[in-house]
Parts: sequence; C-alpha cells; structure tokens
Amino acid sequence: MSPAATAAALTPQQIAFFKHEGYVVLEGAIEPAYIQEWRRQVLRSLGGSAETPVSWGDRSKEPTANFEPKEIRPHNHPAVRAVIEQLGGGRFVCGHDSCVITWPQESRAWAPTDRGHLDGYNSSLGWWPFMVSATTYLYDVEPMGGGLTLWPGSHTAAWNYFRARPDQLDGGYIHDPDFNWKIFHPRPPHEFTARAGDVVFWHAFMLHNGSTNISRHPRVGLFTRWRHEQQERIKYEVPESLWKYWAI
Ligand SMILES: O=C(O)CCC(=O)C(=O)O
Repeated sequence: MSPAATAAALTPQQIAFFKHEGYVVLEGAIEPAYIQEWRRQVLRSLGGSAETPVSWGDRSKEPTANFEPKEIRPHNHPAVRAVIEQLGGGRFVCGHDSCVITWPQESRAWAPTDRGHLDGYNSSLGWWPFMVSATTYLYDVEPMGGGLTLWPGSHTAAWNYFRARPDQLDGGYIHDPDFNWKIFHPRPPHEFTARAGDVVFWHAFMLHNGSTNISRHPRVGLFTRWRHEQQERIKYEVPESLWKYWAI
C-alpha cells in the first residue's frame, strides 16, 4: 500500500462547510488498496469467504476494524490523520476504530430515519465525550442502502441547548420531561450515500442514526472517534465558542 506522499487536508471552503453544517465529506480519501485489505480482514472476522451476501458468514459475529498491522487502521490513514491534525491542531487522539454492518432487509419497506441520537453525550448509550467522528464505507452505498443519516446543523442546535442547560451535558436531557428530540433537528436529515473510500467527518454534537438497508449488499461502515487530549479536564464544559478546543 503506498499512500499519497503528502495527504491533502481540507480547503478553507470545506472547513467553513464543516463549521456550518457539522460535517464534511472528503471524496476518494481512501485508496482502493486500503479498501481491498479492509474488506479482506472484515470478511475474515465474520467467517465469510466471498463478497456476496449469501456467503458473508455469521451475521451475529462482531466485525472488527482493528486491522493489522496497526499502521493500516482507519485512524492511521494519512489523509484521515491530516484532517484530524488540522481540525484539532494535533490535540485530538483516537478513541477507537469500529465496524458497523447494516444487513439488508429485503422484506422491509424503506422509510427515512425520523430520529437521531448523540453518541457519547447520551445517558442511555453511555457517557464518553469526544470531539469528532469519521465514517467511511467499504462498498458504495446508494440511497436506501443503509447510509448513515446526519442532521445538518444539529451540532449548533445541540450546543445552543447545552449552553442554556450545561448541567444536562452529562446526558441528563434524555430524562428531562421538557426535552424533545426535535430541538436537535433544525433541518431535514441527510443520508450519507457515498463511494467506498469517501470519508465523512462529523462533529460529536451531530445528531445521527443508521438507516434501513433494502439494497442487496451489506452496508459496511467504519467509524472512528477522537477525543481531546484534555477530555477529562474539559468534559463538563459547554464552551462559549463551539470551536474553543479546535484549531479551526
Ligand atoms: O450505522 C450507522 O450508520 C450509524 C451508527 C450509529 O448510529 C453509531 O455508531 O452511533
């Protein structure tokens, strides 16, 4: 595998888009050689033998993104590293790489996902604050193919909510009778359809969810999350600027 000598980071326009929308897509960031090797290792972890839905092995098995050697793990990919370095000024550290498969449900009608959630800042899913996540697919994802659903602008809506109620940053908003998920849904959702190897970077306050896959192929998503190196110190702070701990 020979990654590009100088990995490209985000342009000023892409940074501005990320700050406004809460996510940004870097098309073609991952080279085909990485995708091939990641597919091979995911298939092996599932006990599958070929790249067709019927032979993917045991669906109950947990796929891995802890690829070997470590240098080829998603968070170590040069283009991904370059963007994270740029966003965090070198202060964002990788929490984990993971693989989430959405298996086809051919018998189900498709409907858009109508509600998102926050990872980390969520008492029902656990409290593990982070800064940013990146998602890429190992196979192209078409509409209705189980794409990650994002709510553009929700990072700002959530931050505004927490600014007014900092005591709820610990995930307590879930239990607040006045809380309504619509508060975090300023605009209609965006289904991240993409080619294998495109990467979407999304803010930790981005409302998101999986979606139903009625295609003929599993949706294989790799998710990586980064926390701030000072996360323990800052985890209960709702900063006056959403970008206080960023380098952008
Ligand atoms: O599988 C997906 O597209 C979404 C997964 C998700 O919501 C999560 O990892 O928190």
